[in-house]
Amino acid sequence: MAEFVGVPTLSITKDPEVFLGDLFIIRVSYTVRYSLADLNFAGMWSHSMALMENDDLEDDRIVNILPENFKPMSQLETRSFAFRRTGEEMDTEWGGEEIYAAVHHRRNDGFSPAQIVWSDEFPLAV
Ligand SMILES: [Ca+2]
Ligand SMILES: [Ca+2]
Repeated sequence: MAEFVGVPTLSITKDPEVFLGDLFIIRVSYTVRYSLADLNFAGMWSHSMALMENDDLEDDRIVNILPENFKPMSQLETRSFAFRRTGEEMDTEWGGEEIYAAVHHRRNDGFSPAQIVWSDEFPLAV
């Protein structure tokens, strides 16, 4: 049974080559430990993620990153997402934002539920 190792890391940096407005580079990495049975599974695995903003009532969803398929080749594997969002897209409220990532990881066998793990919050001043 695959299991997450630790919590995902989330980094948000400004793209240094953009001078008009803010463009942020968002990187999320997470590590999974796979059993030998997992590695012997003939099918594919998939992962996806959502970038969220913490609010008191209901958290804002900044973006869903669509699922991608892959096949783990070793027992400990780290995978990453990287994408860009504008400052406007990241700015969901007055003052700074509390951004976090929710990573979904799944064995595509038709019955295993997605496993979900959350990063720590990343305070972003936009
Ligand atoms: Ca908030
Ligand atoms: Ca804001």
